[in-house]
This record gives sequence, structure tokens and C-alpha cells, in this order.
Amino acid sequence: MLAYIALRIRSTAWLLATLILLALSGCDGNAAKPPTTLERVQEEGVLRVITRNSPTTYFQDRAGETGFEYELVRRFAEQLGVELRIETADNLDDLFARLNQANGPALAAAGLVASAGRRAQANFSRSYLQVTPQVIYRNGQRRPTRPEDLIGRSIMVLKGSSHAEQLAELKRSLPALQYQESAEVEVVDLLRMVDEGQIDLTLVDSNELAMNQVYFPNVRVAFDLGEVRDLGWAVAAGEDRSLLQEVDRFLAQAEQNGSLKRLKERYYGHVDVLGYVGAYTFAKHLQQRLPRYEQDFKKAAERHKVDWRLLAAIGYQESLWTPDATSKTGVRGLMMLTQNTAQAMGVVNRLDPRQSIAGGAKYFALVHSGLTEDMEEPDRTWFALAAYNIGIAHLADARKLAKAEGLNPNKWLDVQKMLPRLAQKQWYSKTRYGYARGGETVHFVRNIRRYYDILNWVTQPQLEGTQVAESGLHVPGVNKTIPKEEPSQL
Ligand code: BLG
Repeated sequence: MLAYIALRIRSTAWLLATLILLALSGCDGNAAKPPTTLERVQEEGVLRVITRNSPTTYFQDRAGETGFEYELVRRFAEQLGVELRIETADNLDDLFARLNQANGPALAAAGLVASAGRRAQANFSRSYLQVTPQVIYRNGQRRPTRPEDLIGRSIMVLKGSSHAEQLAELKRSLPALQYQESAEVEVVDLLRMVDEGQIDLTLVDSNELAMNQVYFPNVRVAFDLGEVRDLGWAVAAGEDRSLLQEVDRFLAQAEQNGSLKRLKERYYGHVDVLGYVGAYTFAKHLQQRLPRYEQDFKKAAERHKVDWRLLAAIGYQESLWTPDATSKTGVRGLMMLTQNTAQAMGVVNRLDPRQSIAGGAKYFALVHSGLTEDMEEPDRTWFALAAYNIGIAHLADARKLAKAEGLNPNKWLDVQKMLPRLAQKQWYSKTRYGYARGGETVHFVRNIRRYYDILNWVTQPQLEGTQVAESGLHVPGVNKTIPKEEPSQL
């Protein structure tokens, strides 16, 4: 028995010694090497991402969480096969502090410029968007055209931003330059403050202006301050590059397969599609005209089970929310009803905006429900818009053409390619219903989708039915409502 115990003690001691030796010599991989960031994320099955709550990054809309950074990082998490957990920082200093905390989020996806000053706080991925810093001023004020013109004007930028870095740099050569940094505001607040004349100037990135121009009709670009810069996602400064390498691979792929381009177009393409003038005209009309018809859109939408924002978007495309609009062909009113359609929908006076909206809503709901059962959303809505504009008969022709080409007649992207053919003799001569201006219908649907996107951003679900919603529209990401109705400017 004693011998047995002695043997046990000896063997335990030997085992311990062996383990210590192994650990010291690094032979035992598990004990010596901690998991990489990527392995940790995969083991936990969760990707924690820190971002900012703003229209260009992450916010809530009617359908739930959205935003450019959010959409992109959601796809990345999907590809990794892990759950995405979003955290929001109060300001940029807070963001970098939390990223660098032990047990902090693994990744920052927040429209961050990979600036020299930030490289001490974070390691950046490859670029997914190029932006230009722009000086913003209010229309009607003296326009600055070069850095010297910034002296003597009240300027505010975000604390901890790359713009604050730029101004600090500029101040070295222009000591008289004064500016304020604030950790209490977001980019939308800065633009609003310029729009309302509370500050003279601010600095924002071109993508942020592109996204927000439609909300702030008075803001204008004074000049570009400096070179084009890269936006990147970031990990904490001390972190290994395993996760970043995966991010780089994902971003390269998104660039190659066009998904990144589509996302940019969706979020930042307003100014491209509407044009600069179109974007701020829309902003002006949003403030001055829409409030007059908002209740009528909402009532008609409720009656016909359609989203009121979609009806409003149709109304804007048709008439810029002008009740007495008339086309060359005698189509009339805010929703541009033809004589026949108006009659069929029971509209007596097409120039009465309430009747026009009610008739347009009824007609839209009718064509929407009349489409073939196997057509799915959201394509179904785009087809219904096309039918609203060109009629179901011509739309059926375009769908037949698509089928003949081996395309899918239930996919809007496919049928959209066929619609312009309805205006070309070689094609329309073979269709049942003949010539139609199908190219216009493609523009019609594209524009409405753009307006609809914007209307979704400026209206928030949680505000509906509240006092705030009744007093005007809401800009996502900020506690600010656009004031209701100004004197008529029709
Ligand atoms: C639409 C009708 C459809 C009709 C098509 O025309 O009007 N929609 C409405 O009235 C809401 O009902 O389909 S059909 O009844 O099956 O034939 C085709 O006729 C209106 C379109 C026409 C267009 N805007 C709504 O989108 C228009 O105004 N075109 C003329 C432009 S201009 O005169 O060249 O400036």
C-alpha cells in the first residue's frame, strides 16, 4: 500500500513536471497560444461591432435597423456565420475608447476616415468608400473659397473627428483660425445648424452631405478641404490582423460582385440621381408642400392598405406635390390621373388634391392586387408602379418579351430591361398592345423608389401618431423635426 502511494506521488510529480516543461517550451499549442481575434469571434459565435447612430451609419426605420455601415457589416457577419451585435458610441472619443477596452467590441464600422492621427488608436481595413472633406456654408452667406476665408467665421466640427484633426493642422499655418469641437452633436446636427444659421460653417465628408442634402435645402458646399480620403473599418490598435484580413477579403469580394456599389448607390446616390438642384428642391418641397397633403396620403393609404410614403413618392414624381399639374396629354392633378382612370375610380374633380390622392391610391391598390399571384415583394410593388404609369396591358407585353429572352417575367430587374423596347418598332410591332414609352416608365419607377427611400428615412415609426409626427417630419438620428408648412410657394 505504501509503495503504491509512493508511486502515485512520484507519478503525479512527474506529470506536473512534464506539463510545466511542455508549457515553457511551447510544445503544447493550446496552453501557449491564445486564440486570434477571428478565432475568438468564431468561437463565441458573435461579432460585436461599435458604430454611431446617424443616417450614414446606423439607425432605425420603419422596417427596423438600417444604415449603410449596418447593412454592410450585417453581410459580413452573415458570411462569417456569426450573430451580429451592434453597440453605439456617444461620440468618436467614446468609440475609440470602447474599441480599445479589454472585452470591448471587435470591430468599429462607423464611416471612419483612416487618418494618420487615428492610426495610434486603431488598425484599419482596406478602403470601402472614398470621401472628400467639404467646407459647408449657408446659401445666401458669403461663400468661402479657400482656407484663409475660414478666419473670422464661426465653425463647429465633431470632437475627435478627422475634420478636427484637419483644422488643428490648418491652425498651425493660420493661427487666427478659431473653431469649436463638440462631442454633443452628430453630423446631421452640424448641417442643421448651418441650415438654420446657428453656425457659419462646418466640415463634413462628401458622403455625409450626399446623404443629408435632401433634408437641408440651405446648405451648400463652399470648397473641398484637402485630398480624397479612405473610409475603413477598424480594430483596436493592439489587436492582431486576423479579423481585418477577413474584412479585407469580404470587402474585396463585395467590390467585385457589385454589392458594395449597389449599397453606395442606395444610400449615397440621391444627389447623383436627383442632381444637386433636384436634391435640395426635394428638401424644400418636403418642408413646404408635403405637410399639406400628408394627412390625405395617410388616410388613403390606410383605406387601401398601401404605405403612405409610397403614395407620397408617386405624388412627388407625378406633380412635385402640385394639385393643378397638367401634362401635354391632358393627364391631370397631384396623382396625374387620366380621364378614364379618374372616372373608373370615381374621381369627379381631378384637381382636388384629396380626390386625386384617393383615386391614385385606389388605382395603385387595384393594379397591385391584379398582378399574378406568384410575383413576390418588393418586385410586385415596382411592377404595380410600372402599371400605374404605362398600364397593365403594355406591362404584360414587356413581361412577355422578357420571357421570350429567357429572363424572369416576375423580376423587375429583368422586365425593366425590356420596357424601352416597347418604343422600338422592331419590337413593339410584334407585341399585342404595340407602341408605348417604356423608357419613361423605367425612370418613373426608379425615381419613385428614390423618393420612397428618402421618405422612409425622414419618417420614423416610433413617432407616428405622436405630437412630434403631427408637427412635421423627423430626420433620422437626431431629435429634430422639420418645421411644418411655410407660406405657399407653388
Ligand atoms: C397612365 C394611367 C393608366 C393608363 C396609362 O396611363 O397615366 N394611370 C393613371 O391614370 C393613374 O391607367 O393605363 S391604361 O388605362 O391601362 O391604358 C396608359 O395609358 C400617368 C400615366 C400617363 C402619364 N402619367 C400616371 O403615371 C403621363 O402623364 N403621360 C404623359 C406625359 S406628357 O404629356 O408627355 O408630358
